[in-house]
Amino acid sequence: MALPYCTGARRRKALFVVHDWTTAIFCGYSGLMSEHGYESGRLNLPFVGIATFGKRPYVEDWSQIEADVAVLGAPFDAGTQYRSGARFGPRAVRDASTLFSFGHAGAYDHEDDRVYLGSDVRIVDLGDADIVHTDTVQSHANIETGVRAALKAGALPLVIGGDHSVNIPCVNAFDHSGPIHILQIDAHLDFVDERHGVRFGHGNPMRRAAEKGYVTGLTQVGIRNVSSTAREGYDDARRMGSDIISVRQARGYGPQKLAERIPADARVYVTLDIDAFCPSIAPGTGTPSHGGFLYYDVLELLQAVARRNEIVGFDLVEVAPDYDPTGSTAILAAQISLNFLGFIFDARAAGA
Ligand SMILES: [Mn+2]
Repeated sequence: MALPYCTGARRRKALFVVHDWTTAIFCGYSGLMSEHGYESGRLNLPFVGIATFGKRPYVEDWSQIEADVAVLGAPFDAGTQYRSGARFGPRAVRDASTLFSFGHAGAYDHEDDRVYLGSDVRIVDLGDADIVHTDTVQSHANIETGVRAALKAGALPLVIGGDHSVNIPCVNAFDHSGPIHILQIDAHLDFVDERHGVRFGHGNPMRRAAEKGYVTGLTQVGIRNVSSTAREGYDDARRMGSDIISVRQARGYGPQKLAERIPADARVYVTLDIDAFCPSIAPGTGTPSHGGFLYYDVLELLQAVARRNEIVGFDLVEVAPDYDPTGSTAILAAQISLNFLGFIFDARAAGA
């Protein structure tokens, strides 16, 4: 990692600090104390510094992206039908992501015996798409511009919402990238065609995706309870190629069999609505729905899909920090995002 502010005095201080026991724990010391900056740079604890995603470099000029992952904030929440507040999602998730950014090269997972997201995976933060209040079309267009810039640079786009309507410009940006399959993890089907003229709200994105010629199918997981989508929407979804699975059904299949319902050769775009999770662990969202997933339900599904399929893009939406007094929802969002990125690039390295 870059250490632009490192002075001689700080180098000596850091050399001392690295022997502190807390640092040794944070390192996940495995006898391979390589690549991190402890001996030569700042300690740079999670609460220190400017909160880009994962404390990775900020790239203001979207024509100069050199990265494997490009993170874009999409702080738009005018598509909500109940509680607003997801416009503050990108800031909350970036802030929470610093918890997982201790500056050592990668995250060692003892269960998998793997170091995920080592220094070979270049992640950058593009900042936020510009949002124009009351103007959904222009705001979505600005989000689409950011995703197109990421794709043009060959980077995997990770878009942090914002409400679920921001998925619409994300999927639009794939119009010249070949066929994709959508894996939606969500409490709600989001398959409303049009109501009172609204076609680009947060109840519409999966319908808009299913209409695309290059979207070959949808797997909609976690769907339960009262939804913005009425029965006709479910009928339309199935007719248009959706596989709709509830939380209880997903648990019945288990993560591996669930992942196998997605065609093996599909290039998969993942859209994760934080309200897919149980409100007991993720209260910070506009339309919570009880009976949701717990952490490992989703983590293991994402790991299985990353091993089986090429992942081409990812958005994480509907974190609304005003309803998240402990910050657990934002931490969950950051943790699952970083782990999913780890799985994706671990699978790519294994297949290379
Ligand atoms: Mn949704």
